Amino acid sequence: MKNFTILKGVLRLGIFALSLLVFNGIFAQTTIINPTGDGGFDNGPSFLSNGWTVVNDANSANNNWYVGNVPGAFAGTNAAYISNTSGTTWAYSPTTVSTTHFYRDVTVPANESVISLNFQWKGSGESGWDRLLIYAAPVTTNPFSGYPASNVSAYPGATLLYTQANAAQATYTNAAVTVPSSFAGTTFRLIFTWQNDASFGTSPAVAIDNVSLTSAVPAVFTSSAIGGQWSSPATWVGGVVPAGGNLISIAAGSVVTIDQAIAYAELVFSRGPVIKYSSLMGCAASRG
Ligand SMILES: [Ca+2]
Ligand SMILES: [Ca+2]
Repeated sequence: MKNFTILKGVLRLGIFALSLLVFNGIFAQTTIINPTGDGGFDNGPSFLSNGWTVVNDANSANNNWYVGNVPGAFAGTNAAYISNTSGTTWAYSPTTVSTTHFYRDVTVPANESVISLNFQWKGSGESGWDRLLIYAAPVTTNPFSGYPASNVSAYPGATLLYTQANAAQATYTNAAVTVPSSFAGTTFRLIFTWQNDASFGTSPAVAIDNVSLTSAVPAVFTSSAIGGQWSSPATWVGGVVPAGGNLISIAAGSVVTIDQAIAYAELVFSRGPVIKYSSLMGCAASRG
């Protein structure tokens, strides 16, 4: 009986510790770009009034960036979009070589190495040529019109975070990007770039809304006893899919199938779990 009481005490302590962990995981998050604020482009009718700097070409027939309701917003009134008619239409010219940008400087608190960029986007383009690119660059980087020219995505000194792969996205969909943990404790220039070459492509180019950038201290996420698809909330204790950069613990007896790209600070296996790669990942390896 005494042992039972002690066990209960240990259990309570465990639950208390877990609560702290969950509390920590939920509330230790910093909103760096608010999707309902500057990230939603609804604080004003321009990039400037939303805290962004836009770099367009002086030629208004170029494929340039604008803020407004022309493409329709995901939320609120405004989105950011490409237009070759000074913003009056949501359209681009696939024969007018263009590279244009908008950007802002962001600071990630020290130790908050779980850095997540999310945004809503729709549009078309040409796979591998006419597309949205996103960079994290030193604040000394000054983007300019025409550079980098399609289909070069490398930008010296910058880290390429995202490449638009789907060239036909009719309705807004969320893109989730894990920013490398090495950007914790730094200030960097977050650059959204549109580029296209002189041939082929399907108008319109991208429209973007609800840009969100958050950072958090890594938390421990544990798989359920049964497991499941990595991307399924039901696979994880607490019902939340861990964002990249967190600490992952695969419970004993749990079978977890990796069905998405993953980047984690630490992956711990209890005795007996299995982790598999789904065929989507192009790998059939498993580990028992
Ligand atoms: Ca908006
Ligand atoms: Ca093209």
